[in-house]
Amino acid sequence: MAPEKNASVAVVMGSDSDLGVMQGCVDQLEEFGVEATVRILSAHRTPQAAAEFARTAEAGGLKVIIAAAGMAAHLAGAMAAWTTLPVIGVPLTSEGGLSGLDALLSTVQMPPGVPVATVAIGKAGARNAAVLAIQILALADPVLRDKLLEFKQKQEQNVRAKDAALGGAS
Ligand code: RP5
Repeated sequence: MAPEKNASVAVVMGSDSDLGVMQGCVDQLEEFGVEATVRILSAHRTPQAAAEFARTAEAGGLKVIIAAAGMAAHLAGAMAAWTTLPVIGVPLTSEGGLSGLDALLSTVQMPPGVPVATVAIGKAGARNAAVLAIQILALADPVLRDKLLEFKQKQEQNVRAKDAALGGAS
């Protein structure tokens, strides 16, 4: 997870305790050949660094910011306040949290005009944030678009094979 200089996607998270789940996001991006800048930035504990990161993200070449946090998860919203780049929010479960529902509501309930594209809580959301970021990048990148088509075909084949193994007609 070394910082990547020319990355188009940033994966930021509120704490190192989020790294275990967010590794799935980084891995998914890597499966598409997309390296990410990975940072620990907190809306509450390092507010100035978080704001500075978001404020300068576009000038630094980033195209999408994925922001993950647990509890009162304001990181994605704090990023969205400072940039016009698309921000994808990943709500996380955490020790002492309310099974991620706290983070989900804190991330998704943005006021009009400042959207955060919020994905599922936890591991599924971490993976989906990566896929959604790839889908955004693929709008201007035919190679990524082809990889997405292949990704979807493989998913379908996997499910059909499992169905067939159970005697389905797939
Ligand atoms: C949030 O608080 C972090 O994103 C993390 O999910 C949660 C707990 O943080 P730690 O106390 O584990 O650092 O800001």
